[in-house]
Amino acid sequence: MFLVIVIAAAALVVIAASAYVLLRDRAELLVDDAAAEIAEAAAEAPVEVEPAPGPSFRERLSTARSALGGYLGSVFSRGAIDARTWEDLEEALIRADVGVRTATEIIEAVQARVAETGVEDSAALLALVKQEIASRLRDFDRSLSKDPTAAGGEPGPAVWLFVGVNGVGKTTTIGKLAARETSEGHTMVLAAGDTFRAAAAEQLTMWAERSGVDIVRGAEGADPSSVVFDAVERAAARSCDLVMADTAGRLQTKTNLMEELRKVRRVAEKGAGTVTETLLVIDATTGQNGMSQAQQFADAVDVTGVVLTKLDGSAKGGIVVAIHSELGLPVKLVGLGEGIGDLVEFDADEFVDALFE
Ligand SMILES: Nc1nc2c(ncn2[C@@H]2O[C@H](COP(=O)(O)OP(=O)(O)O)[C@@H](O)[C@H]2O)c(=O)[nH]1
Ligand SMILES: [Mg+2]
Repeated sequence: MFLVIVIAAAALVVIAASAYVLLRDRAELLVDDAAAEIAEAAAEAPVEVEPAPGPSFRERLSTARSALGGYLGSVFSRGAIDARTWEDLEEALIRADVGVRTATEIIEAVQARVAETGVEDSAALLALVKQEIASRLRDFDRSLSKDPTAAGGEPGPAVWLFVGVNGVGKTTTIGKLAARETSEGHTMVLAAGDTFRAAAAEQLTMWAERSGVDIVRGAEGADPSSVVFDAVERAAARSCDLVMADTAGRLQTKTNLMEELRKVRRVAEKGAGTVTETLLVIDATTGQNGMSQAQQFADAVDVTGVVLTKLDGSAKGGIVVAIHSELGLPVKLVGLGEGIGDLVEFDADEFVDALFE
């Protein structure tokens, strides 16, 4: 009897164990199937790459911020507002590249606000300075137009001309914008209008390849206007939205650069194109020197906005205030590095916060 029970129990154990193994294998198979299905679905789904967020002013303006902080140190170390406060504040603004005339205007406006509000300590004064600077940067149109009819032209490719002295970042900016505009679905042709050096066309060609956009270039020393004209023709033939035209920052001594730029503009509009933006590129690290060069360009060609490059470097942020106040032009784009994604739209409040905090 006992033996029968032991045999029956052993048989039960064997049955249970095999059932367990069978069920486990089945479960594993199901799990494997599910994993395979998920992998397959993932492979079929379109790859959606989130565009990397651009760099922030706060992150890239650290050098400008600490420079200004240093200049303002003496203003805020004294606590109370007195005659020295105003002298030190004016000097700090000038050293930060705001420009003498604009610094004086800011001081006068802030003095009036102090009288109005009865502010007595320097921390509250700083808030007033920030407000005054921010208010000078607001109310500018920073949009970039691709609408030829709004600019008084016929439907056809919009042309953006990039002007400015050598080395400020014209070619790099066009390269960065080609990537941005392409990712937003726009079609374009680049015009290598800086025919002064062969290397300039090479450099623009490399950028064009990175974004897979078309480029028209001429031989070294070719007429820049004809390169731009050909680029517009090609853009029109291919129904592209935009032509971005690079130009030289200097020419053979015989030729007048400003005359040449005016000619480029006229020729760009001879065919189907309309110039909707003329962007003056300024290197932020050149400070007040850059401002006088910029004034010459602004006087000669109808500039619609500024691209301020190299604000990530040793630049003093005050040049932004000088450009708006002295040139009366909006900074539309800012270069915060050499990389393809290092171009951002200008934002007045973000900029002022990043500069002062
Ligand atoms: N740090 C920094 N460098 C820049 C920026 N924009 C351009 N550059 C650099 O400035 C140099 C001159 O630029 P380039 O586009 O050739 O100037 P162009 O002569 O006006 O066409 C290059 O080494 C660029 O990489 C920027 O926003 N930040
Ligand atoms: Mg160039």
